[in-house]
Amino acid sequence: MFENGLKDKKVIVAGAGKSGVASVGLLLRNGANAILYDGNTKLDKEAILADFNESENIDVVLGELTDELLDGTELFIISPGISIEAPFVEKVKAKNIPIWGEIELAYYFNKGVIAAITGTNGKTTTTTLVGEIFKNYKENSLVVGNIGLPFTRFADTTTEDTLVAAEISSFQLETIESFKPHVSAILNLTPDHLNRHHTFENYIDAKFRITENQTADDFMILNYDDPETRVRADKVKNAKLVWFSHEICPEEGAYVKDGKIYVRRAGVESEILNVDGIQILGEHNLENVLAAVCIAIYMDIPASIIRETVYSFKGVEHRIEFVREVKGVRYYNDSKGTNPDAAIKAIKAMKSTTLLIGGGYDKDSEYDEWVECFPGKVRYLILIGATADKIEKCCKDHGFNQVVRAETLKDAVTFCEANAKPGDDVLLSPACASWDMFKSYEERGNLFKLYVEGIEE
Ligand code: UMA
Repeated sequence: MFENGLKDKKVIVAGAGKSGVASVGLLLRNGANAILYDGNTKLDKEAILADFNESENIDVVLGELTDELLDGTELFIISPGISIEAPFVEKVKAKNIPIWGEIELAYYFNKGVIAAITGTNGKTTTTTLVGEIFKNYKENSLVVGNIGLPFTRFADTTTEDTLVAAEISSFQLETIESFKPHVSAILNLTPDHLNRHHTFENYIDAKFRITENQTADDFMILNYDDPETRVRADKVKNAKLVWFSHEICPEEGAYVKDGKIYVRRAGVESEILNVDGIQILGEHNLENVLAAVCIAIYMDIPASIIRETVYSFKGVEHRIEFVREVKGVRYYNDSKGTNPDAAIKAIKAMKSTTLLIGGGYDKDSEYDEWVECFPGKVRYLILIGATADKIEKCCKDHGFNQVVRAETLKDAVTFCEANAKPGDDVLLSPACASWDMFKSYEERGNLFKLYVEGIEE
């Protein structure tokens, strides 16, 4: 489709967030007649236009998507935050206008070699590490995607020589068509975003779309230790299947043996690094490192570059991030713990009794397993946000009564400051998205760090 380019084509981009703005920029740079559309009439057009250099040429339409606007449209791009079930998308479908997600648009312009990483948890850490490895090998490498840097912002700067580390969400995979990574990986699967995908199986199907266009020259990497990915190898149709595991030594892939990480590729075993040299903590991070090593090897990066990068890697912001020790209490920011599974990993990584700040936007998650790991570890759960009632009820059902409510994140930090004892850990790990009280998990994490920095010695 569009073999002759998008020049002079009328293209509507829906969603005036980061992805939408980047997509319009890409389209305009490449001669398309792009219009930015958003259903939210409360958005500030001036603020949106400020993101563009050539702002006088941009059409921004807010509110209803009219037939008149759709007339003559040859392509419709939707941002990841917009569901393909959104009512206005029905209108576009009815007119038989092709609908691409922002990632598909980026792929149309991309010339680089892509490693695409998805999964419920660990995506950001793994993608960041893979990106660091790529950059240490080739300076012009890119890190893009759900990590917060839209692929469309950079897609037309790529060459055949560019290595692209792309974090890809289930939302983004819903609207791909020809997107084909050379190496793809699914790190793990636990229920998430069920309000958008309705069922766990739908969510899993969306994730496995990452491999649907891969061929026998490409690689699909799965986690052998995750029960949900292990049993779904049959969903990999054409790509070569590769495993990573810290429990077994697979025939093809990455594993741990005698305290070292090895990769066996096409029958040849290579020693890559010592597990002792990894700085990021926890079993889940060992899995992330194994995945990153595996991805990098199948992207043909030399083992020495992989080893040096892993040894110097200190992790990512908002993911079990140590903020500060004050009055003998250590504060950790895990604002990226936006679902119960991620939040459980953060609790397990704490070494002491923990005051836990949780709660937020409701994604229809079940909190039982999260609450079950509180006894013996969590002294207080301080609840904020829209899910507070639901989580408090779940705590009562499980006999955990040390629950406190806070109106704001600041109040929650104040409670922790007053009630933590020397030697305790304070952890923000909400098990929920941030969108009820904050713009993003980054905003939530940054505010947490600001309040913690404000605690007097
Ligand atoms: N909108 C409509 N109609 C609708 C729904 C939304 O017009 O029916 C509009 C909203 O008014 C809003 C815009 O669409 O203005 C929102 O677009 P967006 O949410 O796609 O915002 P972006 O800023 O482009 O952010 C997206 C990702 N957001 C989501 O997937 C919800 C970001 O992932 C990603 O970093 C960014 O693109 C760059 O690629 C965030 C996320 O929470 C971090 N992702 C989920 C996760 O990690 O769990 C999947």
